[in-house]
This record gives sequence, structure tokens and C-alpha cells, in this order.
Amino acid sequence: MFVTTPDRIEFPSFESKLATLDNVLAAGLFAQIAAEVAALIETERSYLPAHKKGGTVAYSALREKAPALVSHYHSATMRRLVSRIVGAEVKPTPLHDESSCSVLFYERPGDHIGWHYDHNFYRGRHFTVLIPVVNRGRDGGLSAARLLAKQGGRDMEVATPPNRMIIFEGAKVRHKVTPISEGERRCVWSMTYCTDPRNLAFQGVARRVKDTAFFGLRSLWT
Ligand SMILES: O=C(O)CCC(=O)C(=O)O
Ligand SMILES: [Fe+2]
Repeated sequence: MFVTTPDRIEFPSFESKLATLDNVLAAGLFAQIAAEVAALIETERSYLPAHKKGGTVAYSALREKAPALVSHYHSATMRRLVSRIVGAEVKPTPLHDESSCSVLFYERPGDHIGWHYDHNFYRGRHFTVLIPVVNRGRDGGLSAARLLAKQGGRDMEVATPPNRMIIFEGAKVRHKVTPISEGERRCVWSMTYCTDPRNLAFQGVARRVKDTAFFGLRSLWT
């Protein structure tokens, strides 16, 4: 599955609660994932607004339309890799949490996400795992969108080229995504893993800050 299998890679440090790993998926798998993301764009366009959810395609739609994304989200390989990097045993989060496995689309000029934490509704520590699938500017380089994370009081820029894994503890690391420009596109496969994915009492998992932070991100389908 991975170019960098857990036996061979040098694991990045997770001391700052954020780590990246380049070329994380083997070429064949990445191509399969990219094809599913491309098909999702088309499918969702023709379905019109039934599946609309900010700029995201949520888990319920993914399960039907993007089986490879969902099965790799649940795979032992992915779980082991994330566990190894964060230094704790993690599991996928429940199916009804729309943030468990989703695809975020930045499609129109100005699509962005403001500063936020990824809220944790679980008992355990919880980690956000991003794999950008498309990140295209007009000149063939990357889009103008920048992932910024607060590190020691400073804004650190984290490059998000396709097939780089970005892992962070979203409830502890404040982050934002700056706007894309005209003619650009950025699609990010986003996953959540948790050391104890049971709900905290009195708190639903229906929403993460992410969902409300998305107000600035216009949908593909409006
Ligand atoms: O698109 C990104 O790079 C980050 C998205 C994000 O912050 C989130 O999914 O909560
Ligand atoms: Fe986030």
C-alpha cells in the first residue's frame, strides 16, 4: 500500500504535534484514490444539492462512491502508520462522524478555512490526517492555498503537495487554510484517528469545528 512501509521509513518526529511524510501512497494506490476523487466531483455535480455539505463530501457519500478511500481509511496499514508516527495506538473513528473520512474541495476563488482547532468529541487523543490529492495552480504548480499551523506562537507554513501525509493533533494545533485563487483546485482527503474513539459523555460527535469553519468555503454545487 505505501511506498514507505513501516519497516523501511524513517518516521518523522511528532514532538511538535505535527508531522509530514512525502510520497506516502504507492503510485498505483495514489492513482486509484485520485480517480475516485475525480469521479466524486462528477457524481456530486450531477446529484445536486442532496449531498451538499460545505465544501466536503462526507463519509456517507464516500462509502457509496469511493470505496477505496473508505477501505484504506480502515486498513491496518494506515492505522499502524499513524500509530507509529504519533507514538500511540490509534483507531478509526465511528462511521456516523462525518469528519472520520471525507474529501474537502477548494474549488472557487476565495475558498478557505479560517483559524480553528479540530474539536475532539472523543475520550482519547485525536489526530487529523490529511493527504492532498489535487493541488493545482494555473501555471501547473501548487495552488495559492497555504496550510498554516501555529507552532510556538508562530505561523508555520506546511506545504501540501499531492501525496504528502500531514498528521497533527487538531485539538491542540491551531490551523487555517488560506484562499485559493481563480482557476485553481485543491482536493484533500481528510481522516480522523483516535486513541479511544468512544464518545465523551454529553457530547455528540455530529459536529466538529471544521463543519462550522467551512462557512467560508463555498460548495461546488451552489
Ligand atoms: O485543507 C486542509 O489542508 C486542512 C483542512 C482542515 O483544517 C480540516 O479538515 O479541519
Ligand atoms: Fe482543521
